[in-house]
Amino acid sequence: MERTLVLLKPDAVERRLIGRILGIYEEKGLKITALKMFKPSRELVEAHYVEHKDKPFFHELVAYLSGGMVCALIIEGENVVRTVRKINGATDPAEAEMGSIRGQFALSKQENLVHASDSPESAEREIKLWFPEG
Ligand code: 3AN
Repeated sequence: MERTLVLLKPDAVERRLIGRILGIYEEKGLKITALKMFKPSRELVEAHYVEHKDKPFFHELVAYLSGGMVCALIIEGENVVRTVRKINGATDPAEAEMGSIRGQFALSKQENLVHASDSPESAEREIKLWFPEG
């Protein structure tokens, strides 16, 4: 069974959208197999976004994600990586389908509520980072 790493970012937590977003994944029939909430360290977030380290928005992105409580989850299911990316919607909420989480609830390219792994390989790397306890 495929797994993916999902983060409900600080804007989702602050806007009290945790229940609503988890409900969307569950109603689709996906299974949440791990869930925890904490304020991630700068080091963890830098490692998570290492592929963006040369982008102009990297420092702001790290400050934002490590600046508040994050809800980290592992979701399992058939083709879960692609399915969750579709449910989340495009990175830019202006481009995201209206039925997606970002299309429905987000306005900003940076504060776009959710993260989901972009491949099964990224998912395994990210799960090790966010759930090192296994
Ligand atoms: P996704 O989260 O949809 O996979 P990525 O991996 O391209 O998107 O970008 C990672 C995160 O970086 C996004 N979720 C968003 O918060 C932030 N980001 C991406 N592009 C921009 C941008 N042009 N300006 C500010 N933040 C951005």
